[in-house]
Amino acid sequence: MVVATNYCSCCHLLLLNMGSNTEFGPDSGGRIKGVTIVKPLVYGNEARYFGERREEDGHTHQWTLYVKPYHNEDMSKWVKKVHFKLHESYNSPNRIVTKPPYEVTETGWGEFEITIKIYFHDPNERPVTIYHILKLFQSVPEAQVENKRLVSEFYDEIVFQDPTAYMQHLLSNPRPITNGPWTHETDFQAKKENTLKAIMEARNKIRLEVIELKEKLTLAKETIAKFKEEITKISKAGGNIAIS
Ligand code: SLL
Repeated sequence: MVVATNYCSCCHLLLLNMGSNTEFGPDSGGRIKGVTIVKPLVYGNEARYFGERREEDGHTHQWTLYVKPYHNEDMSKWVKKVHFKLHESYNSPNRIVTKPPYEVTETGWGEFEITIKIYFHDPNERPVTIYHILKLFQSVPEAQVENKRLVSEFYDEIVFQDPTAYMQHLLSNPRPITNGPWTHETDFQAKKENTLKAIMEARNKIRLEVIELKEKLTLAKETIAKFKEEITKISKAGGNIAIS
């Protein structure tokens, strides 16, 4: 028997189980084969130096850790919560954020690895884990000046392969999070172009090296053949050189 018990949180649509094999609904686990939905995102942190070590707790920076959509879209439509796991030296290292913006602001004195776990509305969709090294210190010490902002962020994609019908529904038709322009600190488009250029250059370099090595190999083979020929000639002429 098919019982429809689920309402979509974004459009209050009653999610009906379709057919007798209960393909639709968070509890069914039914998956849509051959469908791939990609959600690009940006994660990382920004940090600001106080200019000195704070007397009371030794903290030197304020930082904000975040996960945000690459495109202007409200991730809460498909994200249930984001779990940020901080260093054990923090009083409550487990920070759960259930609505956007998915971020944690703190102060501290040191850098450490943070585990970011993204949970989805459909429990059949396994949570996704991202690791980020919290960056506080500028790469060159001279740049470490009061209030100077540092950003360490990365582009990534969550790929939903054969999503459940419920998840496919939530992931489709995204709604914007703001009506204003949507930009990122990092120009990921330029980064992509530069990376592609570097890959192409490296590939060409390798291609030329391979051609060069192949030529050397051909030459070496020719030389070997010539020597073998000479040896055969000599041994036929009565020499006693063994050919291996
Ligand atoms: C380091 N391995 O030694 C790292 C650990 C931990 C940073 C850094 C705690 C702040 C507080 C804080 O900043 N921990 O709650 O007082 O660099």
